[in-house]
Amino acid sequence: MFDKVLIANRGEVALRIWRACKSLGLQTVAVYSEADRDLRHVKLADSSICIGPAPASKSYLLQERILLAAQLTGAQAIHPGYGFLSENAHFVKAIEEADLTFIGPSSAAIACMGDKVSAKQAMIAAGVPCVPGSEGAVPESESEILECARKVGYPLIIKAAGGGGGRGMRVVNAESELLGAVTLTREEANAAFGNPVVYMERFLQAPRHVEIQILADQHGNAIWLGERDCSTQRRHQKLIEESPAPGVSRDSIERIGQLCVKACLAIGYVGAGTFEFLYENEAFFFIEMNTRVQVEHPVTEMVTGVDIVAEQLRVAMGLPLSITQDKISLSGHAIECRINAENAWTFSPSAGTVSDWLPPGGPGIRIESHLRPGYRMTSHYDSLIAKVIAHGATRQQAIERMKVALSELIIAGFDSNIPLHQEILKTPQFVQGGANIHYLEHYLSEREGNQMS
Ligand code: MV4
Repeated sequence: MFDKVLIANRGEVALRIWRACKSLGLQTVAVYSEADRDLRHVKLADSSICIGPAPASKSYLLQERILLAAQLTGAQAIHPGYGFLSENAHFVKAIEEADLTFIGPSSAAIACMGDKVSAKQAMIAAGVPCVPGSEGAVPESESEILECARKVGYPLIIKAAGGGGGRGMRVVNAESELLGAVTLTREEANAAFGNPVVYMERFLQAPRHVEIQILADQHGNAIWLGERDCSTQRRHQKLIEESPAPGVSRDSIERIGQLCVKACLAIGYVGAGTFEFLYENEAFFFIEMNTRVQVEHPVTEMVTGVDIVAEQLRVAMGLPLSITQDKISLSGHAIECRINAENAWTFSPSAGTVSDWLPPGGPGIRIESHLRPGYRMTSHYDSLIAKVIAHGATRQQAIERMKVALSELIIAGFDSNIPLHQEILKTPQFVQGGANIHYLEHYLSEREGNQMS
């Protein structure tokens, strides 16, 4: 048990964690950089402590300072949010060794899922369908690599075991490119992740990104909370997420959800987690597992009514999940637009001071944001400044509510991508639903072409 939680993050997610802590009667500690002393959650927290200058490498990423802050303030638990140290197995090991509680899975589970080869092997063992591939590391000898690739078939993709989220991958279209691509990906992986191990998968040409949210407690209970379709992305940055996934049969989702729950129990997973799948030709293929709460968790909260962050806190305290699977059903449809401080056409980051901030309201609208007039947007951290989540009885109603909300939303002082969201919400492909992971980039390249002519 614990009664004081250190929030090892900043921005909208730090505020989200603060709210969940207070709703459970927990004390909070904020850690902040010199640039963040005026953040909402820092002001609201029961105590706060500065951990260094603005660059994350000198503050939010310094494991020893966060541990020291916990010791100095008497916090017995640490919530990492997303990004920063949230999936760092070394950090979690240090927390465990200091007899503090990490609000998330064990360091062993994080290490297993952080290595994409061991993650896939664990899923294969648990019966979760994976993209056909090398089923382990790519072998050493040239002849074995060629043979492995012939079995997988072309086009194939080489991925770094230490990568994930789109980092350290290379598509190979023909055998003539194979050996060079393996060597290059190994070198890049070693430089980027200190791990030269790569694996191979059949390359899926036009999949959708559909992920399953799970929650598991320390008493052998695990549940799945439906799915999210996160296919609307650019350069591996998700822009719009929604639940349920349009046009995917409930039977097939149900089957995959139950397999994810089985896998959680098989690996002794505790906390919130997400199984990422590629979905193509009505089939699901596991690619990665995220062992943290995700940016897009509110769409699941809106359709299930479950407070995912509060459940994370409960299970970390050793309490059972407050809901059982038979109480979970998806009600209506939810869509999230990620509002970034960036130019809506060039995507270049935008900085400045918020001179006006008017969040939208009305039925089914939820805002997650740390903005306020006077907030200084800098280039030190992520460009995410607000999430607008719209819920409706149907997908169409959610889209209409989102359009109204975005038309009300005022963020003045720097550029935002609100106009891009407004454009996307009107495109026939988005309106129809079920666009694949390439839809947005195709749309944007055509938009550029049209502007030039
Ligand atoms: C793939 C793939 C096609 N085939 N794997 C990119 C992020 C990382 N999580 C996995 N990624 C991909 N893996 C196979 N076998 C295509 C992608 C991919 C992608 C996946 C999800 C969301 C956006 C993406 C954008 C480009 C490529």
